[in-house]
Amino acid sequence: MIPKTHPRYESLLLRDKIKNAFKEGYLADSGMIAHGRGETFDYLIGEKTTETAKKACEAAVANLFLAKNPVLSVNGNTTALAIDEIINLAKATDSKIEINLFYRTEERVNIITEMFKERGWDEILGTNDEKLEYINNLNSPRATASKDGSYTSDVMLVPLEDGDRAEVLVENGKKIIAIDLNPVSRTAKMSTITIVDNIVRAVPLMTKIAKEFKEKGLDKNTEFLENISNNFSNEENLKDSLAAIKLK
Ligand code: PTJ
Repeated sequence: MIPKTHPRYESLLLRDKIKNAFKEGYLADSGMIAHGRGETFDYLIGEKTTETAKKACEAAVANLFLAKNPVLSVNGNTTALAIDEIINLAKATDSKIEINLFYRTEERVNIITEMFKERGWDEILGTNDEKLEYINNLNSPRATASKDGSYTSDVMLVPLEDGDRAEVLVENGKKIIAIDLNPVSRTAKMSTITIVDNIVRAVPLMTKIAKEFKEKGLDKNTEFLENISNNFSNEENLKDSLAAIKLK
């Protein structure tokens, strides 16, 4: 039991989620290492969403609204930290959700599938029941792709990935939105839009932005959305994210 008064309460809660997900069998053992790496970068940016990350979130939402087939990809860490938030984002942006695991096992896929179904999200893609396609030039189990989802998607959200898929997906003509606390990771550099923020803050912020756009009728305003998208430079945004890292 973590006391609410603990100065590191929020951070310890996230660790608990990660530990429990591992015990429940759906988080990869490497997922704990990945979380530790994320924690370090989160510490360095002050554990809050920067203005730079907000800009990236806006560009990401604009692209999800512009997409013909937007897909939110989920792995073990994303499910552990933000399953409800991902479902909310999918609803707010009419996106599909697809399971994609680097350390893919039948058991992990089944557990994650059930978790989404328990929350009322039955149309989860990338499950063991589906006949999956494979993305060319990707030599890992991450190559699996649902025909209705990532295989044909034009805009994809790929949170907390290792460095092999984003680049290949971009080469395949897709717009890739990464959420990665490490602004110098391969995924961050290779993606179309990288949100340098913790997934637990970035996804709810994206949903908030999507709802605000919708309230103002801007979700269908192609000119407005394209303007946001065209004014976004991932290279510049990553430079600003690096500058936000404080070493004292
Ligand atoms: O569930 P699987 O089998 O698909 O495996 C998933 C992991 C995360 C184990 C796999 O993709 C992996 O090994 O990833 P990496 O190479 O450790 O990269 C994960 C990236 O996510 C790192 O750059 C971390 O800094 C970043 N990261 C970790 N936690 C968070 C994060 N970014 C945003 N929010 C976080 N909470």
